[in-house]
Amino acid sequence: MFIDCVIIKAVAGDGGNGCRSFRREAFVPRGGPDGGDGGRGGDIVFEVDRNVSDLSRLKFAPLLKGKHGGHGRGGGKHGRSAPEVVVKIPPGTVVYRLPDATETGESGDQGLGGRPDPERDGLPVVTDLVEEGRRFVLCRGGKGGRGNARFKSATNRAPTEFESGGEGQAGRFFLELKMIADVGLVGFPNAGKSTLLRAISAARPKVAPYPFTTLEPHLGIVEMGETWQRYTVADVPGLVEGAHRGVGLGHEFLRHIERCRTLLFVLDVAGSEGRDAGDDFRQLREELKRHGRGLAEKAFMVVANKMDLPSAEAGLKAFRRRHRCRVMPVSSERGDGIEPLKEELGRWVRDAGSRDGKRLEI
Ligand SMILES: Nc1nc2c(ncn2[C@@H]2O[C@H](COP(=O)(O)OP(=O)(O)OP(=O)(O)O)[C@@H](O)[C@H]2O)c(=O)[nH]1
Ligand SMILES: [Mg+2]
Repeated sequence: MFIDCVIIKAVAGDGGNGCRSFRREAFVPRGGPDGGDGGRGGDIVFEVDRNVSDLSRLKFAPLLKGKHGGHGRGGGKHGRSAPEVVVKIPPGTVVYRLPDATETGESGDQGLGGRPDPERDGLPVVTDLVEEGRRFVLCRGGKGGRGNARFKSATNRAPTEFESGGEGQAGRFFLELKMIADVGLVGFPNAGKSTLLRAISAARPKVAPYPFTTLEPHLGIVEMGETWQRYTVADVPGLVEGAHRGVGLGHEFLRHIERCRTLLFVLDVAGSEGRDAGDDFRQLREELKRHGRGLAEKAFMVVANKMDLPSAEAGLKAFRRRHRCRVMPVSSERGDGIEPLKEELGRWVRDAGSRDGKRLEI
C-alpha cells in the first residue's frame, strides 16, 4: 500500500548527567574533583532518500526514540554520546507540527481525531524536504551535564556541583508526502492516463477497463533519445465530479498534483461510456479551481486520447469548437502521436522551468 501521510511522535534522547566524584587513591591525598561530563542524547534526523518511495515505514513504526547519553563517571570519564537516529524519507515530504495531546485535551497518542488537514487545522510547517540528501534535525538530543571536575577554580578547589543532562526535544508531527513531478496527468477514470504513461515511459501502472484502476500515484521518467532530456510524469488516480469536496478519493488525489509543475489533461474524445470531452474538461478545471492551492493557475496542456476509435474525430472537432486551447491528439494504445507528444512535453517542461511561477500561454 502507498502511504502518503502519517502521524508520528519523536523523542530525542536526554543528555547524560554530569558526575560528582573525587579522586581517592592511596598516597594521593586530596586527589581533587574528577567527575566526568554526561554524553549528548541522540538526535532524531530526517534524511531525504529518493530510493524511499513512501512513508509506510513510519506508518508501522510511528514512535522515533533517541537513546540517552551516558552519564559521566569518576576518574574523569565522560559519558558516551548517543548515536543519532536517521530516518530516510522520500523527497517531497512536508513536516507539520501537531499540538501536544495535552493541549488538545486528548489522552494518549491519538491524532487530532481523524486525519489532520494542515490548512483547516492551521498546522505550522516545520520543514519541507525536497532535495536528495537533505538532512533535517527534527528533535535535538539533550546536552550532557557537566561533571564537578569542570567547576574547579582557584577559589573552589573541591567543587561539589555538577549538572544533570538536558532533556531531549520531543513532539508530535504530521508528515505529508506530495509527489513532485514535471507533469501531472489529470483526467476522469478510464480516460487512459495509465495507458499514456506506459506509452511514454518505462513505468508499468496497471491498465484496465474499469474506473479507479489506479489507486496510488505512479511516477514515470520520460527519456528523450537525442537530447538526453529527462522529465518525470505522475499518473494520479482519476478524478470525479465533486473531488474538491472529497467525493471519490477526491482530496487525496488532488493533493498529489499540487507539486507537479505542469498539468496534462487526458481526455477520452471518443466519448466511450457516453462522455463528452468538452464537459469533462470543464468539470476537471472546475474541480482544480475549487480545490485551490494554486492548481487552477498551473500551466496545462490537453491530450485527446483514444483517437483510434471511430467516434474520436468528431469528438475532437466538437471539443475544439468549445475550447480554445492547444490539444494533442494521440492513441495511447496504438502509439499514434506519442513521439510528437513526448517532444512537445519536453520542450514545454524546459520552458516552464525557465519561467517557473508564471502562467504559460498556450
Ligand atoms: N481504444 C483505445 N483504448 C484505450 C486507449 N487508451 C486507454 N484505453 C483503454 O481505456 C481503458 C482505461 O485505461 P486506463 O489507462 O486504465 O485508464 P486510467 O485513466 O488510468 O483510469 P483510472 O486508473 O481508473 O483512473 C483501458 O481498457 C484501456 O485499454 C486508446 O488510446 N485507445
Ligand atoms: Mg490508471
